[in-house]
Amino acid sequence: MEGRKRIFSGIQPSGNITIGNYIGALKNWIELQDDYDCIYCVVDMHAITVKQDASVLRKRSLDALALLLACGVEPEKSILFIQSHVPEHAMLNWALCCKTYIGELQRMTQFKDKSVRHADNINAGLFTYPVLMAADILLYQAELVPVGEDQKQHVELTRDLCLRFNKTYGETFAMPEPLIPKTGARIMSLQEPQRKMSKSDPNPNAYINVLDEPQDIERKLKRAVTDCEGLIAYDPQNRAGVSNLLEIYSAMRNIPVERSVELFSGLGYGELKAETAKAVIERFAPIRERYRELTSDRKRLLIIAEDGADKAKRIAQKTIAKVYHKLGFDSK
Ligand code: ATP
Ligand code: LTN
Repeated sequence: MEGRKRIFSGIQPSGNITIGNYIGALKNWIELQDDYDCIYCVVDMHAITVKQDASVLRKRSLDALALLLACGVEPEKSILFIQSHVPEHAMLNWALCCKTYIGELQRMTQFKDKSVRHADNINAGLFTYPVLMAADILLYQAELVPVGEDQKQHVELTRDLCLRFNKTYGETFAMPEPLIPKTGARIMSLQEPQRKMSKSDPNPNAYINVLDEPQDIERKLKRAVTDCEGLIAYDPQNRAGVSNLLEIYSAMRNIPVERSVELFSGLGYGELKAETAKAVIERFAPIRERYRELTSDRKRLLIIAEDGADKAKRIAQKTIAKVYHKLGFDSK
């Protein structure tokens, strides 16, 4: 719709979506749909920066699209598509690669972390991953980017590239800003609460998936690592485990953390864990149900993806025409 701010965000189809992804990103994607012009993308091109099996990736991309729909992304309100269906992402990526300094990419903490985890495959795509992310955002002239805390550095690089390009070639891209939730921007591992919850953690007890069965959710929360103080308080630095549970509970019930601390004052960790499990199960049960329905009709999912890609392309092509002209790629 005209006059509304544009939002862009993406998620990798790299396995199951965790409660960290849900609270840090997806929940906000859904809530923003009524007030902004939203574009949401399954970033399969980012996923191949680590090893993938083609048929598994193809299935996971469509499954991720179904999960976004099940969580509440509405194709009538927002544009929802799969990144590789819009080749303009790769076209802008190359242009921006030539405007990015190696030193800027060497500072990216996600690259440093992933280089350790995938030491046998430190490829050039893993290194330039943040440039493709900048291309995703700038291609759509997005002004806001709802992400978890871990993506802030990438959005800051996008801002630097935007400024650099606009300074050299005149106003071309809108300046994006990260939109990071106050509660739940960094949900921690249930087993090692000093570390971020990650869908690629080898220990499945460390994370809850949106599609987990209720008994698994209960079990994982019951086993969540806390401390031996026995007092419910919010102090992420010194009481990481309990604070993480309070953040999860608050996000599931849509209340501020301070309110949750009041609610649980005088109660034990057992009660906090049981109530958190109840809140998570209530929130995820209808999503699981809708997901089952949606994935039983893959033809319909493909039509939704194609329709989303058509809409995305119309916007992307305008930006590419502008950029390629400024770079001297046409004869006009
Ligand atoms: P991987 O473990 O494969 O690197 P991931 O779990 O970090 O994946 P992404 O697909 O990279 O997930 O992220 C999707 C969105 O979820 C991003 O906006 C990211 O900031 C957010 N996010 C990821 N992990 C968390 C977390 N633990 N807490 C809050 N937000 C998160
Ligand atoms: N890099 C992000 C996923 C991502 C993204 C984007 C997020 C790719 N392109 C554009 C916001 C906007 C991640 O790893 N979570």
